[in-house]
Amino acid sequence: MSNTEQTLSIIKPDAVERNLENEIKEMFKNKGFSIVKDKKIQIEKSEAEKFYKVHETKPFYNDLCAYLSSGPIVVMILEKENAVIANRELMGATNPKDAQEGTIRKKYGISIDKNSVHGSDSSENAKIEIDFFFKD
Ligand code: IDP
Ligand code: MG
Repeated sequence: MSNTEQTLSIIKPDAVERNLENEIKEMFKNKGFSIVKDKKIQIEKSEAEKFYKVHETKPFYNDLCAYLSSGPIVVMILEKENAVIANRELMGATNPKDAQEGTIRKKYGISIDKNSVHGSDSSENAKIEIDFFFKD
């Protein structure tokens, strides 16, 4: 059974700052993702806090939210067969040190916090995250 679905991807400030937007978009397209919508924005810290609410009890929550709101980001709706899992595979492990060859985080990630991309972790969260950035 086919399962074309959408997921949310974010190119984080460290990658936008290094002008990696086009190279990262090429990696998605080369893996068969369509970029359905995209926009470059900068968010307020309060919005980052809402977006990352699941992590609010973590010790790195404050730094994480400060970081995501520290500069421009590119938010994208990606579409493909099994897009959520396919994107997680292409992103690689959260810590670039543990990421496999060929993944975005292996290629471009600097550290566990500056790991260049965000991707939804489930189909349910993908819908919530797409709405968060693209509703209306
Ligand atoms: P993910 O981005 O691979 O889904 P999550 O566990 O959801 O990873 O964490 C969200 C983000 O929080 C990560 O991408 C990373 O930037 C940051 N983060 C996760 N764990 C740590 C940590 O132990 N120290 C600092 N930052 C972290
Ligand atoms: Mg996550």
